[in-house]
Amino acid sequence: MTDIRSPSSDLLRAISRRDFIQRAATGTVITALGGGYYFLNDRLTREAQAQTRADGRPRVPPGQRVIEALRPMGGTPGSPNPSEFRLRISGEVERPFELDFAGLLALPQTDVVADVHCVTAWSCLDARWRGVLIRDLAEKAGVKKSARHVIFEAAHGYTANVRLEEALAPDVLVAHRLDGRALARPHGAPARAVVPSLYFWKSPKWLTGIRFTSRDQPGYWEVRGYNNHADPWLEERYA
Ligand SMILES: Nc1nc2c(c(=O)[nH]1)N[C@H]1C(S)=C(S)[C@@H](COP(=O)(O)O)O[C@H]1N2
Ligand SMILES: [Mo]
Repeated sequence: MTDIRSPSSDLLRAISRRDFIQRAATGTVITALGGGYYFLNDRLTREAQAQTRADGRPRVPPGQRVIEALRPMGGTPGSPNPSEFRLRISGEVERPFELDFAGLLALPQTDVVADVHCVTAWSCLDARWRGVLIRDLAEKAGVKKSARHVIFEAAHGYTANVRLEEALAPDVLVAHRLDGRALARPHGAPARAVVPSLYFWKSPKWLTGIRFTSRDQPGYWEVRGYNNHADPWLEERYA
């Protein structure tokens, strides 16, 4: 399978992604972008399907199968260089601020172990992220009562919108480490958003900003036919 984002029209892109899901469902081995093979693991899938999350939901959302490692899904990379990193906290806040990479590391660090669920039907269990919680950044900025949504902004104009209360959940963070290592470039180095309870397109890589807004502003995939909310347990894949 070639780059699933290469088709020229948005419609082709959507069809290509559906085809990808069908292939995943028949157990086809997936060839990653840029080489390497990633296996959907039936044994891990069955084991996880027998489990229940702390919040009472099944561990594996409907239509998902377990992959053994996070698969790089592409996108136009930003600079992976920590010295070029800037994160702007803006919008409906009392005290907007900007962080460089040292500034991000100087804030309280939180470790989050979370499963991630990609709309292309793979799930990766127990990814170990380290970074700064959005709720800690929100508190530092003093989010105004008028704020309802969070817009994650990333390199080359990629954005994703998340409801404020969901962005402030205790497992939502700006991550700079994954599984004990500095985040690798294909996964968004030096830092990305991670919103584990929504499909993974809501987790922008190469993060540049977090903007609090009163009005919703659908992001990159949301204006291209993907669901505005993206709850994997409700299979909110497409609009
Ligand atoms: N900046 C940026 N972030 C992005 C994307 C992108 O194209 N650009 N793709 C999203 C999508 S569709 C997915 S599934 C995940 C994939 O993350 P991964 O490559 O680390 O697996 O990143 C999300 N974040
Ligand atoms: Mo995705």
